[in-house]
Amino acid sequence: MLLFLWLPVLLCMVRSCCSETKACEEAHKACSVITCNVPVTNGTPGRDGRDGPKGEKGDPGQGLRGLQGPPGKLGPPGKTGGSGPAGSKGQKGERGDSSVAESKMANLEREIRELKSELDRIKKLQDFSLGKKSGKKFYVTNGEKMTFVKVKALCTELGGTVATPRNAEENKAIQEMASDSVFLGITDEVTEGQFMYVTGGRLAYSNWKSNEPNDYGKGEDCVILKTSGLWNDLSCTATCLAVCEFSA
Ligand SMILES: [Ca+2]
Ligand SMILES: [Ca+2]
Repeated sequence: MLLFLWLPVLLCMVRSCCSETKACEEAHKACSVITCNVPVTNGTPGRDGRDGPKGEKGDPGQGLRGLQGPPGKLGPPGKTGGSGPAGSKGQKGERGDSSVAESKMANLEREIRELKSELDRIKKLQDFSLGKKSGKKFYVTNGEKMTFVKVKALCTELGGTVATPRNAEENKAIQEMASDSVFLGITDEVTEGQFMYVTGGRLAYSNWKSNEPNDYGKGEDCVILKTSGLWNDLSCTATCLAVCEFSA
C-alpha cells in the first residue's frame, strides 16, 4: 500500500535527472515534492546483500573431454609380505665330490702298486748284475775320479757312504771292482795319526802298505786302496776313483 503512494515520487525523481527546466515544470504537475533548478546527484551505493543459498549442481558441459594427464608420483613401498608356500621337491643332483675323490684315490693306489712292482723288478736285476748276496754290502762306482770331499758328497746324496772295508773280504771286493786307486771312508783329519771311519769309530781293520801311513809332505789325512789291495795315506785334495758303499 505504501509502495503505491511513493511510486509517483520515485518516477518523478528519476525524470528529474534530466535537469531540463521544462521537463521539470511538466513534472511539477505530477511531482509535488521536486525542487526545480536544483541539480540532483546520485546517492552512495548501498552495502552488498548476503550470499544467497547454494544452487543445484549444473549439467555436464557440452565441450570436448581434455587429454589424460601425466602419471602421479611413485608412492611409498608397501610392507613385506609373508612367506610363500614351500616349493615342490627338486630332481636328484649329480654325483658329489666325495665320489670323484674316491675314484682318484683308487687310481693313485693302482699306480702305486704298479710302481712298486716295477721297482722290485729293477732291484732284482741290479742285484743279479752286481752279484749281490743278501745280508752283505755292495759297492758301486761311476768310474770317475774326484777329490775326497766330492766322493763323500756323492755317496751321501745316493743314500750310501764312501766305500769302507771292515775286513779282508770286503777289502778284496772293492779291490776287484776298482781299476785304479779308490778313496776309502777313513781319515785322520780330527787327530793326526789316529785314523777313524767317516761314519764314526776307530779302525777295526787295516791293510797298510809298508811304511804307511807316513803323512808325507804337507800332510796326508785321507786313505786310498791301491790296485794291489794295500792302503796308503794321501792328500784329500788328490783325485781318486769314487766308490760308494750300500747295505743290502
Ligand atoms: Ca795324516
Ligand atoms: Ca802316505
